[in-house]
Amino acid sequence: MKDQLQALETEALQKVAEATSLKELQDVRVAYLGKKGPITEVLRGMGKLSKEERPVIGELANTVRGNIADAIDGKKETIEAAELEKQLEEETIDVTLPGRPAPTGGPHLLTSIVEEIEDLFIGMGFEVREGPEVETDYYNFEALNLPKGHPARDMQDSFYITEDILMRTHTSPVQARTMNAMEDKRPVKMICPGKVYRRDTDDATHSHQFTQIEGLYVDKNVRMSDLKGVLDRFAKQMFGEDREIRLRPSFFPFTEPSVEMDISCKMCHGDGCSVCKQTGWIEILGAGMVHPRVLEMAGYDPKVYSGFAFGMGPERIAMLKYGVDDIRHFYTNDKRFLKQYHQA
Ligand code: 2NL
Repeated sequence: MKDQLQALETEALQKVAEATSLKELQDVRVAYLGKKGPITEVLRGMGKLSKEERPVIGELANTVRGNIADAIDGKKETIEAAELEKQLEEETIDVTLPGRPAPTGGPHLLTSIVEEIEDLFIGMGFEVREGPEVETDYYNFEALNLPKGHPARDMQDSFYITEDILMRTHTSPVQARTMNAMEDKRPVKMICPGKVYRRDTDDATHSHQFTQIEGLYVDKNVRMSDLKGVLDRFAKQMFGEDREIRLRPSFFPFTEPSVEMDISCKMCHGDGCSVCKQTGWIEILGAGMVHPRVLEMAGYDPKVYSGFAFGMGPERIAMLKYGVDDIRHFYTNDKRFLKQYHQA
C-alpha cells in the first residue's frame, strides 16, 4: 500500500508538471484528489488495515495528498502569472497611434464660391452689403429704371406678395437702398450677394430661387476702363491668370452702355469646343455704366458722378469652375454631391 501511494504521488506530480492550462490542472486535481480519486479510495480502505499499519498509512496518505495539492497550487500560480503576462502583452494599447478623425461637415459649394468672390472684391476695396429678400416694387423695379409697363418686368415676372411687394428678382435694390441712404452722397463701392427669386420652371440651367452677386462703384470720374480693369482682375483671380476677357455690347435698363463679359475658354484655348459652344469664349456676367436716371433717382447728380455696375450668378461661376452640369445639384442637397466640395 505504501508503494502504491508513492507511485500515485510520482504519477500525479508528473501530470502536474505536464499541465499547461488551468483546465488541465483542474482535471489532475479531480483525478487524484477528488471524491472518486485513488487517495480517497486508500483512506476509505483504512478500516481493513491492522492497528499498527493504520496510522503509518494514514499519515503517508495525508502527506501524499498534501504534496499533490501543494504542487497543483504552485503550478496554478505559475500558469496564472503566465496567462496574465500574455494578456497584458496582447491587449497593449499604442497610445501614439493617431486618433480616428470625427466626421465633420463643411461649407456648401455655393457658400465657398460666394465667400471666395467676396474676398476677391474686398481685396479691391469693395464693401459687402446685404438687404431684404422681400422688396417693394419701387426698389426692385422703379429705382432701377424699370417703370410700370416696362417689358423687362414681364421677362422677370416674380412672386408677388401684394401688388406692391414681391420677392426680389435681383440684388440691385440693396444697391439702390445704399445709394439712397447716403446722406452726403459719398462714393459707393460695394458688392451685394444674396438669394433672388424668379418665376421660372426648374431645369438643368434654371431655378426659381438662385443667388446673385452684384457690384457697384459710384464716384467722380469712374470710367468704363475702371470696370474693365476690375472685371479682368476678377476673371484672372477666379479662373486663372492665363484667362482673357472680352466685352460685348448688350442691354440692361439700369446701365448705359451695357456689356456682357466672356472669358476665354481654357479647354480649347480659343479653338472652339463643346464647353464654349465652338466660340472660344464663355459668358460669365453682365455689366455696364450706371444709367444716369438710376443715379438721379438715388440722389447722385449724374453730371458730377458716374459709376459702373455688374451682376453675376455664383451658381454659373461654380458650374464653370467645377464642371457641375445641373443647377439643381445646389438645391437638392445630395450629400454625395456636396461632400466632393468640402475642400473647395
Ligand atoms: C446679369 C446682369 C447686371 C447690374 C446688374 C446694377 C445695379 C445698379 C445700377 C446699375 Cl444699383 N446696375 N446692376 C448692372 C448690369 C448687369 O446683371 O446678367 N446678372 C446675372
